[in-house]
Amino acid sequence: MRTQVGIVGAGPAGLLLSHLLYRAGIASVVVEARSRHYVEERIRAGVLEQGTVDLLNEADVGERMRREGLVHHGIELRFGGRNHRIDFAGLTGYGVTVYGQHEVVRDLIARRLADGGDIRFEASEVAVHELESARPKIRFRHEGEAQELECDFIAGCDGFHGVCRPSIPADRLKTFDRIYPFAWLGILAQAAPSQDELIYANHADGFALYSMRSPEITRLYLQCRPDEDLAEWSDDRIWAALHKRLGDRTDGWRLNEGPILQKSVTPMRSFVTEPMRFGRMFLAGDAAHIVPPTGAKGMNLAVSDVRVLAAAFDGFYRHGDEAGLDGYSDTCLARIWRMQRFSWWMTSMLHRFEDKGDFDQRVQLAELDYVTSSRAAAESLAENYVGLMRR
Ligand code: FAS
Ligand code: PHB
Repeated sequence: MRTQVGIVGAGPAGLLLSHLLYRAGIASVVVEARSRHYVEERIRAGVLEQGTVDLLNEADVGERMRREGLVHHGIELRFGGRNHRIDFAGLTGYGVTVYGQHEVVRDLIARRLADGGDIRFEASEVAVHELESARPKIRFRHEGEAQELECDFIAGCDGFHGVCRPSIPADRLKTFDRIYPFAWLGILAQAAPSQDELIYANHADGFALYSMRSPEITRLYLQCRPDEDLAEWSDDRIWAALHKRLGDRTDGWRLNEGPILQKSVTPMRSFVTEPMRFGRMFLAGDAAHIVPPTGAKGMNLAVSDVRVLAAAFDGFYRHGDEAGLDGYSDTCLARIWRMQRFSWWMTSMLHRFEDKGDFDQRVQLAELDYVTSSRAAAESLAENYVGLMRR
């Protein structure tokens, strides 16, 4: 088989890239290891920056997001037993939209298939070859058949555990890594949200996050050990910890409980690969970088990578201009490091570090006190959270 851009991975990065290329008249084939059902049911991120919302609307795949997404104009930071609101709209003129990543994936798959897009689900033994040649190849097995896809370019959108980044010779890459000494125990609960904005809580027992997916579904996270055994966490124990850390308040606010539909433990790391290109293969999204989810940047960075990559391919195919492709890595890394800093900062300010003493905890509380009492500091948080935009 032959195509212009071979894409490995049908996550937000791979699917959105394939859609943007289609709108630019550029052919692509997406090769995905899992089934359609699996990728559409996989619960991950939930907060869309304004830039992500705008791109999905511009690319005409935002209709359901506009209908079902929840627009938020702020968040609350909770510490010292009190909540403090950060007013995104007042500080930046922008907000964010809460709309599940799996919903974005569903919308993109439906649109690709409606437009005649080629997505090979349940591909196995996927491997990339001849990356420095004029005709790089993706080899894989599909429906029991060995397949070879010859491409002009390959986009490695196969996430952190994919095959594309490890296919690059180690001496041609530099990686930057930080592993945090904790993880997030996340749940999805059939419970109506108790309020219409997220709460990020710094608590002596550890971090907690109150989020949501819809008027019926709440999404909640608890800081836990990296090797936490879910079997040790009964639903009652989870709710007790959430009530304690999010604090049922004297003003009658109470965390609504409900059946827990899904629970998982997500490790926390910061990771960057430089450069994000090797020969004719370009890495995008989690294949090139990971952020701890405290800043809600994971999916948004994947989207901003493919916005740059799609424009670069368009420049190449429309005008034979390679500047965009040559500048792709540096262009993305500038934003990636800014969001790495913001995600590391939010994580450092809000989590309990067992190896840190009283002085560090007081500095954390002083930082939270500063962020919630200084307009300049609150503006900086808001600007980064909404996606480095300001009206
Ligand atoms: P993805 O990982 O989404 O997609 C990569 C795709 O490649 C997958 O479909 C995978 O099946 C496929 N693939 C992998 N290997 C392959 C191979 N060899 N051949 C073919 N296909 C292959 N961010 C937040 O902001 N909030 C959150 O709460 C949050 N929770 C997360 C929980 C988890 C467990 C993880 C891993 C990430 C979470 N993130 C969260 C970050 C998340 O949103 C990612 O940033 C986002 O999924 C990145 O999108 P992609 O780069 O498209 O990678
Ligand atoms: C989520 O709703 O899944 C979510 C929200 C904010 C974060 C991380 C995850 O920072």
